[in-house]
Amino acid sequence: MNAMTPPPGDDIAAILDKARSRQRLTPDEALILAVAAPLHDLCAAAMDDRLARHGRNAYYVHNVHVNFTNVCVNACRFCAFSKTKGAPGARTLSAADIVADLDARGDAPIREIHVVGGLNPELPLEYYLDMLRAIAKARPDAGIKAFTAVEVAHLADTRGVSEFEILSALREAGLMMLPGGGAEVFSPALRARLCPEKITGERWLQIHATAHGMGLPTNATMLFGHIESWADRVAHLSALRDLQDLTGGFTCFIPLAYQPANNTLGAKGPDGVTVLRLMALSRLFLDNIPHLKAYWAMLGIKAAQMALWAGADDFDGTIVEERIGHAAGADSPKGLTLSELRHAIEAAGMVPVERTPDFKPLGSSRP
Ligand code: V47
Ligand code: SF4
Repeated sequence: MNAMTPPPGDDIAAILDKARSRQRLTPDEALILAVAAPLHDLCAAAMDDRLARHGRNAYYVHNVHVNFTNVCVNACRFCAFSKTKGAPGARTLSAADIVADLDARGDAPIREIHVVGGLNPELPLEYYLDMLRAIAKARPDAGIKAFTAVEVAHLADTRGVSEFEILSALREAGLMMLPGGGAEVFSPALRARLCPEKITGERWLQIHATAHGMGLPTNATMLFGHIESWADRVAHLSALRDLQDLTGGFTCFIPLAYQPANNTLGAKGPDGVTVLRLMALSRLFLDNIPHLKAYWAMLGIKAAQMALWAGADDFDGTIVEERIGHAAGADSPKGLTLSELRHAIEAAGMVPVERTPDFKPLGSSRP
């Protein structure tokens, strides 16, 4: 569709009707809604869908982020987190460092340990396995969501073994699920500009398919608000929906708002209306992915609260402490207490429901 010639209002109304009756949208229809639907109508349709799925529940998890190394052989142009080996600020934590940090949190009932790092070729597979075992021992009540598909590919390539073998070894050591990072935007032309060293979108999808085939659930992300178009965004969502039709293994989709500071990309980040339009479109288009996350660390608390009215049903967690977005200038807090998190959800008019990493509700709050 040519974005310069808006489709007739009747077309938009018909597509919105289709969305409201929860019929599957085609990519062309999604693109029309993205560029031309009135904002309020788009958000109202997504809100109806969200209410039908989850009522007023907004899920959250008591979690901790562990970024075990920021040393990375890649140099994604949007990334302000990674360092080259030996550079000032480069750091790699030992399993003992990680356990000491978890122990310092006392008896806080943490449910999720989110583990993501750079691609540091000096770390042997045993390091990853020891880290998982140590975390599982220190926090037996928490689930470990660890290692993006990019890290899984790096481990497989540097050891000369299959991704299946890597995932099996990680699972044996305590891995519960994969986070959604590394997807960025699947378009090969954009990846060549954004992250030329990174695995292709096809390989990212294939690793998630392998995980799903083994019964490991995963999340999916899209980095947005930089140099991508609405057509690129819809193509990305479409690839996720197609894979989900085959495997059913994605639990949650997370649009990651690009943070513009301290990196070489030179883009400016999404405005609030783009955040709401993308949230609403994602809820309506991804009819087979149950959860949509308003990731407050990248969106900021206020935009994340508004996203709960545009289709999102999840507010992520306490985090403490977020480093990837903050290295790139995120102006949200680096973490929230449980009461701050619940308050942010309640102030937005939703019902906070604590969950496990794989979205099993804890307790019994329902609207
Ligand atoms: O893939 C890097 C992103 C991702 C920037 O699964 C940036 O629940 C914004 O995987 N601005 C890693 N984003 C984070 C990740 C994640 C985070 C939260 C929840 C979950 C989940 C997964 O961070 C990378 C990349 O897309 N990133 N730089 C930046 N400047
Ligand atoms: Fe490395 Fe990940 Fe940063 Fe890319 S986004 S440079 S792979 S840490």
